[in-house]
Amino acid sequence: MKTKKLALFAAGLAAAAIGLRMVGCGSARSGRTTAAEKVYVAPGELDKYYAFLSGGQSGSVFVVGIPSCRILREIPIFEPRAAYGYAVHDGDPRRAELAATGGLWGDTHHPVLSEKNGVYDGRYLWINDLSNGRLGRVRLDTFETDRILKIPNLQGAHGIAAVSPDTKYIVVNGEFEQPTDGLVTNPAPYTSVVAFVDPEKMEVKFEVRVAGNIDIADTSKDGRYAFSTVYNLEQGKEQNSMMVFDRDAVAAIDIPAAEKAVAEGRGEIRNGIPILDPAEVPGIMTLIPVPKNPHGVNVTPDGKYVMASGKLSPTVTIIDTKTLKIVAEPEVGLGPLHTTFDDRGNAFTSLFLDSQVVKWNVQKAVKGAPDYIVDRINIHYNIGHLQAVGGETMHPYGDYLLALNKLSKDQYLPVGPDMPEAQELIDISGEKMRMLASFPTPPEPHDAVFIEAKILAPKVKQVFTPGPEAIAAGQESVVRTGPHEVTVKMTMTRSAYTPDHFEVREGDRVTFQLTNVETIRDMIHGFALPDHDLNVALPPGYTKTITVDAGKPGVYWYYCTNFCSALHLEMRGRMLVQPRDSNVAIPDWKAAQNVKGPVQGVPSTGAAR
Ligand code: K7E
Ligand code: CUA
Ligand code: CA
Repeated sequence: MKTKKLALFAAGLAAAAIGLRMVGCGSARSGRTTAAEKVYVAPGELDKYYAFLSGGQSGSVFVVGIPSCRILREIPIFEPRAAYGYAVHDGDPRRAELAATGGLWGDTHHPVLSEKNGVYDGRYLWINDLSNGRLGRVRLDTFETDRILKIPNLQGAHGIAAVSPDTKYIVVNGEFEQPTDGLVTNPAPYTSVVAFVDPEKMEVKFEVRVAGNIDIADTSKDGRYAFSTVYNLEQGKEQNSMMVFDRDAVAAIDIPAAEKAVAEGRGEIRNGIPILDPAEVPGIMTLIPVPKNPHGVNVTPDGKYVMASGKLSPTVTIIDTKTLKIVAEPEVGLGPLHTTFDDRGNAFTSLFLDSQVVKWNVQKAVKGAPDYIVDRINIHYNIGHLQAVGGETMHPYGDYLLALNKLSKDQYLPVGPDMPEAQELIDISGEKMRMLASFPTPPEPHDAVFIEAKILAPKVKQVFTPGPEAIAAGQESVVRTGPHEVTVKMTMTRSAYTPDHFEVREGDRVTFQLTNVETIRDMIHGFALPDHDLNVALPPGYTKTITVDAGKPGVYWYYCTNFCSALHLEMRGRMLVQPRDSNVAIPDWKAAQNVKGPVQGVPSTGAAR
């Protein structure tokens, strides 16, 4: 019975989807350009925007070009990734950080960008790890994760936001309530904290306790307030008891007031962090009652209002950011989750249950005009976040909106019961929204943030700046550093390793210090060593230090995994592992006799791409 109903439901959805497609085709020529023309970026041409999509349980960020919807890169953050040589081996500083702060996986939801004077400056991206209460930071000149921070006193790092206009803090919300004294035997209601993180030093400055839980975050444009939705004001410990009240809250933390209280020593120090409790420090937090288990919280580009999307209520609550009073509560549809904005006074709210984006006019809703709904567009299917380009900033671009959907069902070729995640790009430049394109990703983007290519692209480095640990060409060596320790300092360039062979003994620990000495963009070399669980990729200028056991006696070819030239396949060398009791003379390690100078006679072939 249930199956039959589901089948009918699915068939209905499929029919609806086909119908929509036909409508789409028929009307495609009616606009200035076709939908296809709007997203077509010719080969060799570049996209207008970078979009950063959180990777959800992939623990990463996906970088996508908009409007082409081409996936450009994945940035691993909370999960090791051999293809990028990220955090795969012991000795990698990120791996050590990950292992020390909760483990080698994560659940990323909310990417935020650094701001200067209220505009994105292209320096950093931060993202939460819900599962292990962490914050990761990515440098945008290299697109590389450079710090992982464990947030003390907090579980379930969910909503995060940069404090405008100069990124004074990154706000991190703890979704999962904890016994205030940390003891499981405590019968008292559980509480959560909002953490305020110094974005440069990546350390927590202070925390504010919330009686209830805290979900999504945003900040006022003037640095005054951090806003968070609270959906469990009931402080329930089971699902049913979290849905008792008709109204939960938006918590508005007064940042200057909280800073003053911290400076006066009014925080209780736990794990080295001052925690302010609004029950003891009145005036640092205001709870604004909003219906019902609210989810998204979003400040309008002009900074005047903060919107709480009702989730279990079909409304969005509009709150004045100066008075913290509710000014309107328009009905928008079923399951409102998140809201974003264009540059013409419109809000766009995702409706999870209706599978729609609803466009509505903020001023009309505030004035109580009946015609505040401007347009609706169907989404395939069950939209979570949505983000208009620049919608988080004071200057939205008003051209594209990305819908990040929870289910794709029949939208792509079937690839087993587990279908890809679906994003849909919508043209919001006109009065009516127009569906342009959809593209799949691996699991599972939640939110996205955009930056204009002309701001970020010039800041992106072509090569890594070699650090003090880098091995220069000509400085390669193989040195026995102890009775059972050998250090191999190796360089790689098109298309050879130096040294191209060396000997060790069974029982040795072999430390590789590897530098890619290429000086041009995109010349990446890999270093894979069979039967030693060792594979890393090194971009130009990069150095990695990895230690492995020599393993069983034999000849092991290390080889390049990234196609780099016509001699890529020949880019390999030998690690000779002598038996422990071998009588064969082993060269004098200290003199590093078996290391040749720069490889002779190998023509520089240039890139083969
Ligand atoms: Cu709505 Cu974690 Cu932003 Cu997912 S959360 S949808
Ligand atoms: Cu280096 Cu292939
Ligand atoms: Ca509730």
